[in-house]
Amino acid sequence: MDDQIIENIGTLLLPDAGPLKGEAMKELPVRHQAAIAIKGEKVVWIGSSEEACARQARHRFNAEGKVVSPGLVDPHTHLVFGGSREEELALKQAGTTYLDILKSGGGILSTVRATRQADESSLYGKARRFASGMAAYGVTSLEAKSGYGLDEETELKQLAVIDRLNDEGLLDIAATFLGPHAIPPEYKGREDAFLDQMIDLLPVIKQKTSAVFTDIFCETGVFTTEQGARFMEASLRHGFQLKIHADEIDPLGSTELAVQYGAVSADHLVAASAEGIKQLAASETIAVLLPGTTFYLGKDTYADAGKMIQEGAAVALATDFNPGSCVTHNLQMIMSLAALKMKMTPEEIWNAVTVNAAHAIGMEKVAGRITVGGQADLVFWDIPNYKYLPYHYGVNHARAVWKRGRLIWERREADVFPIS
Ligand code: IZC
Ligand code: ZN
Repeated sequence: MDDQIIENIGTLLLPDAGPLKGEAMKELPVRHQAAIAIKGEKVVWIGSSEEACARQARHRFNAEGKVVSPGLVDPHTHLVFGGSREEELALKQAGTTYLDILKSGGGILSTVRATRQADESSLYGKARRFASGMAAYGVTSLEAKSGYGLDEETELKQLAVIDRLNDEGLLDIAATFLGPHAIPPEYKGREDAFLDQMIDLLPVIKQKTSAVFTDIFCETGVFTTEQGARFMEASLRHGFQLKIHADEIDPLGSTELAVQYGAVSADHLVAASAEGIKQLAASETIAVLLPGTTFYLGKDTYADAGKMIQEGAAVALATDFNPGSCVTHNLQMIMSLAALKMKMTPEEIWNAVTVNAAHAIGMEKVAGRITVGGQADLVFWDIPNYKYLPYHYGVNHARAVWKRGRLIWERREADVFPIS
């Protein structure tokens, strides 16, 4: 007997096995009038709503003809941080750039000061609220980075928060050590010495945390591609998999670097060169695009998703949720921006926040798809069809979110005009 049957699913989104590269991103298999059977945490059967009538189950749920998708995956977030940076908005309005703010000791460095000061339990409480906000928007798995400590104690504190959240089991979180995120003031002018420090930390991170990835911010005034190469090499030596903030603002050639070192993902890629995109397309590295950041920084040029897909790359989408360059944890908003600003199709967008996003964080075996034997991570959507979601932007279309066969969030409607 099944534990639960969900029947009368209007449209069930069933992304293919990935990573979906190029043309393959344009296909989004669906099943209409579908049903799912769940035992414990797993999907044990997928079929038609009609066939479901013949199955026995302890509980039956009527999906009321809704669209049901795999739980969304957010593969790039800076979830754990102290403080906030709303004061910088006025600077931005006055024309100060992101990198200028950083150069003058603000930006990331402002969050570093607040994160160093915060104790673990306050960081935990804050990150937990954000994570639960993400889940309310349909996210059931995500990546979260350190990078606001730039010293051993604080980096470990951030990673401990991520591990603790992950251990709670409500969401699956892949942890990333982003020690080389900025140059702390105490190392100004001694960038290589700071990088050595972060490299020396790698065995400690490996031993004391469950971080599987490392990441580095290669950017003008932050780390060079040479430093990126040195860090990636050391990370591989210590058994980490690689991520990189690549070609976000200036074209430094870090897309090529990501490919060269076999990074699991290269993230941002707004300024990636034509050659970089070509190499990316021929590689296993997932392009994680973050249009919310381009939007929030007020720029006109977005990552060239069309070219990447045309050349054959696997594209994923993420929020980049952080207190400076993209202050939203709403992945649905990012799906709309991908449509409006990068001209991605609805099929590409859904694949980019499910199967490809799971690949970008090494969770393809447990997240991003609905399969028999797979985890029952599901979102019930209040939309007439899947194309509707990116079209109607800025609001939450999720009705209910299930993680491992359990309801973790449901919308409570206080209707102003009750529907009779
Ligand atoms: O706090 O500004 N780009 N890192 C690289 C960030 C943005 C996060 C931040
Ligand atoms: Zn980032």
